[in-house]
Amino acid sequence: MKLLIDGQAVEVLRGATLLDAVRAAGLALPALCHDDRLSSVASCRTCLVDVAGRGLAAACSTPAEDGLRIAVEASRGNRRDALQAIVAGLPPRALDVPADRSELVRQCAEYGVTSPDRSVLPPQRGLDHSHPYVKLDRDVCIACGRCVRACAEIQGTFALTLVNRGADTVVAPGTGGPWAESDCVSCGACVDTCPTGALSEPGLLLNLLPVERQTRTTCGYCGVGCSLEVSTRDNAIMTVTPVGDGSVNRGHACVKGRFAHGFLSSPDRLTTPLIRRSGTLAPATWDEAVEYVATRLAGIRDSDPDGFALISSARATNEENYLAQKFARAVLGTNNVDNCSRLCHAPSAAGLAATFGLGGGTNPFDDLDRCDAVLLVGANPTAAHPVVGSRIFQRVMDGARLVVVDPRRTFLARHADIHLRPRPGTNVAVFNGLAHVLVREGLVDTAFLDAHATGYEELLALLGDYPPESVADISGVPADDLVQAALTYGHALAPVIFYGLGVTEHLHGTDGVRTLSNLALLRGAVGPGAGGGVNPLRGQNNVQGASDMGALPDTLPGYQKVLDPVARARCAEAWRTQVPPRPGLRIPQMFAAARTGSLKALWIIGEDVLTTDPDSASVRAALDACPLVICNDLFLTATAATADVVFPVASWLEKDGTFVNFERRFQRVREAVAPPAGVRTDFAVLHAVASRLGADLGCATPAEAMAECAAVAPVFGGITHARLDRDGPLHWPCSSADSPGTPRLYRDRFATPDGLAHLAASPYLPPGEQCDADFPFLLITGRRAEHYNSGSMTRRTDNLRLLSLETIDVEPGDAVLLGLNNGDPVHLNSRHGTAVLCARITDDVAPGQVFAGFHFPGAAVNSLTSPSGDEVTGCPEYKVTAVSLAGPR
Ligand SMILES: Nc1nc2c(c(=O)[nH]1)N[C@H]1C(S)=C(S)[C@@H](COP(=O)(O)OP(=O)(O)OC[C@H]3O[C@@H](n4cnc5c(=O)[nH]c(N)nc54)[C@H](O)[C@@H]3O)O[C@H]1N2
Ligand SMILES: Nc1nc2c(c(=O)[nH]1)N[C@H]1C(S)=C(S)[C@@H](COP(=O)(O)OP(=O)(O)OC[C@H]3O[C@@H](n4cnc5c(=O)[nH]c(N)nc54)[C@H](O)[C@@H]3O)O[C@H]1N2
Ligand code: SF4
Ligand code: SF4
Ligand code: FES
Ligand SMILES: [Mo]
Repeated sequence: MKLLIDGQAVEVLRGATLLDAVRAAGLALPALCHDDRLSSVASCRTCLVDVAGRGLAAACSTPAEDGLRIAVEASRGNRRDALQAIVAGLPPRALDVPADRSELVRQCAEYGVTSPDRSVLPPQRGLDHSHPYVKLDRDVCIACGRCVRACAEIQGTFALTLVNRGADTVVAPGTGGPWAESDCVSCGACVDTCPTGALSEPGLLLNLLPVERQTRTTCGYCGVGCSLEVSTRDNAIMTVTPVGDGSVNRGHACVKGRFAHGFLSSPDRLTTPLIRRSGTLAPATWDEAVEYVATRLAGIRDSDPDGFALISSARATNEENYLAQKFARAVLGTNNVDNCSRLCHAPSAAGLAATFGLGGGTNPFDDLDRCDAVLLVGANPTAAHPVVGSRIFQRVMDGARLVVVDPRRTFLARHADIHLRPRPGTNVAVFNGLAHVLVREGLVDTAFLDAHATGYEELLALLGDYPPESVADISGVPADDLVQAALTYGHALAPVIFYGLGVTEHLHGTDGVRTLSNLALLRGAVGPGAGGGVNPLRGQNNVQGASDMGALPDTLPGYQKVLDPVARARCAEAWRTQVPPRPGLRIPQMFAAARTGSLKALWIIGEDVLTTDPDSASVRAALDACPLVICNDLFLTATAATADVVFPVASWLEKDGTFVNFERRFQRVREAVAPPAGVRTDFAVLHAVASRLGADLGCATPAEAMAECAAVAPVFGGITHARLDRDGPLHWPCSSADSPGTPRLYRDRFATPDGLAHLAASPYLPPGEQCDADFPFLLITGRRAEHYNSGSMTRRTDNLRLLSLETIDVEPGDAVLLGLNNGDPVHLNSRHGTAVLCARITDDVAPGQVFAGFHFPGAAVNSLTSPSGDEVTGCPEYKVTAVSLAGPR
């Protein structure tokens, strides 16, 4: 469509507004009630323009039409009047807000609008500062409603509303009371869109000073990998705001990435190395600590390299993980290196690689936009991947169908078309049952299978055992619901699967991943077919990367097998030393070796194993038995407190490197603030110890480490810091400098040796733990939105005001039977240990099942969980523990 804007011809696409057309002409308009991401209300009138032959129109909401002639300059006075009318209702201090924090202030300056007579004060409507992160100044609110729409349309929470009438209209939490008691989940979207500063975040005084530096980086909490802009002054963080353009998060974020950075300056922060002397950890210099560790490790290297093991951190950068596995292999001479992927999505890596060829998710997250049905299995993204949770919810509000498979009634389950609630540990039966119905109803894409898959005959033979009625007996899922779920997935044109730990953290987690992947293959909804594929919601900020870098006992960087002599030779050449040929120990095997006395030293980089690994009593026994335990952490965690040496290290906001998010996307991490005095990066610590051992790890900088990794790992061959800085994120595989990366895998063929996907005919097998008369309840463990894993960081921020203790969710009927009230202490016993938690009575959980987080070490939830783990990968069965409950007597 062609329009004339102040005489200048512009062309815009169908669906554009006059505001778009004016912008296309290179002109700007105030638009105080408008945000491109939100629906339009056209209430402020600050965007008025004159349309020839029609008169004044609100540009934000008037559709552009071919041939329209728009007068922008001539209508300036109308916009000025609208601004003046808004300002007339505000106290003068509304125009004292710094210009970079207030669109209103900037537009008033542009239009020469000033505050009315300073002696005339409009009614004081007051502040609501009850919430730790979102502050409301009602007097500065212009009732544009952007916050209300942002909360509903971006975040999907509907926490806000506009109350009162006329000039008294003001934003308020929908629940009526103070903000702190509202439904707000502290995502910050309302603050970001507020055009006046009526909504702001803490540190107001600091924020009145100009920003000194802005650093673009990647969030260091979860695997979504949100792009964030960190504003700092005097080496302190002022604000962290989400980045829009080209980011996975599209300008949105969550309470952790956006607000939970207070841990940086916690008084608990470790700032000096510690060495255990006469039983107690005492401060030491860096020289002393490095010397001590190197001397002890030299003895092990020279006598028994496999007496050393290293747990690398999925919280740390790729470059640090690359260096950590190189340290174990090239300096100590052992493949005993693993990372917390073992506790998390190791079954995804194994299952997806066996089925499709590569161990990562198949599609970019943006493919969600073109999918018409979502199958969400064993994942609660609303809490654990909030930006993903919001986007799935948006798609559902836009009409996509949603099937949720989760024993608990999560937020998205409440909004699903169909919610299947299997008994924990029965996924494989449910997935086989869904496959059975796809076959029975003729919803299998046989042409796709003929061209791209093997194993259909074997699968068909197995599926005969899984009619919906049998699956109902095993899983408790009603047969009709199972059929409806299969029909929804099967009839969709482009269905997508997202899944989480509810699939992997089981005795048969890898079977779960494979039988779930079967559905996408049967339907032809992955790789060369249409549809959004199969996508694990990987957990830690860099768990994908830690595994990619080869911090695994059986794979070198880029998933090259330790057993492959060609791969070993490639690394040996770059590292100028032999690579040990035998795969190393997994984390549970490391602990077992420590308990039997064969492990002489364990270096734990950024993992609080005593809090987060299962069956804490056996972990403690392992740490106690191991002669040398070294920890790198920001804090003296439960694990660090048992160590012999502790190195104080920098966090994601204090260092340089890259992370890989859940879509296989390499993204830059940049130092926004310098670490406190005395603190070093994991990168520097590894270098220091290696050099004291007389070894040179090479790669002096993170950029050089990435370059070396690209040289030894063909799948990352084209990835360099320089390129990421210049062109932005890259999805692996990216094998050369001219490869654009691979957001969507397997467009032509699968990556297995025969190019075909492999359907899995895996029968249902029962979980490791079963309830009985002594342990009649089934405990599920998982995430709370406010805290992150061990909680070492989030408990040292104001998130503690949002959630201050661990609770046990109990179904209302069970609570009556047990005589429990909300907040009562509940004594839990399992076959492995005990814990005491406060009751939270909710119908989120089914009768006979209870749910707890594991974010408070004092609550000791992992003393309850069992040592059984996935038969293929050893991933712990965190989701199924038989427990008994006793309330106060
Ligand atoms: N706020 C917050 N965010 C986080 C984290 C955090 O600690 N806090 N941790 C990060 C990490 S490391 C990870 S790995 C991710 C994890 O993210 P998710 O995988 O979403 O996490 P969980 O809450 O552990 O488990 C997901 C769901 O599995 C369900 N479930 C349990 N058993 C079964 C079963 O047998 N079948 C099915 N179908 N479902 C089952 C549970 O009810 C739960 O709702 O989150 C990351 N993000
Ligand atoms: N019951 C139960 N237990 C579980 C789970 C469950 O669902 N249920 N989930 C499991 C899963 S999926 C995971 S991933 C694990 C996570 O378990 P952990 O990895 O132990 O948990 P985190 O709290 O993420 O991080 C560990 C430590 O790393 C430190 N840290 C942060 N950044 C850095 C850094 O850059 N360098 C170094 N050196 N340290 C750093 C933090 O201070 C923290 O103490 O928990 C597992 N435990
Ligand atoms: S912070 Fe997020 S959840 Fe809370 S009111 Fe604002 S938009 Fe809604
Ligand atoms: S969704 Fe994940 S990556 Fe994004 S801000 Fe929250 S914790 Fe960080
Ligand atoms: S921005 Fe157009 S009416 Fe408010
Ligand atoms: Mo995880």
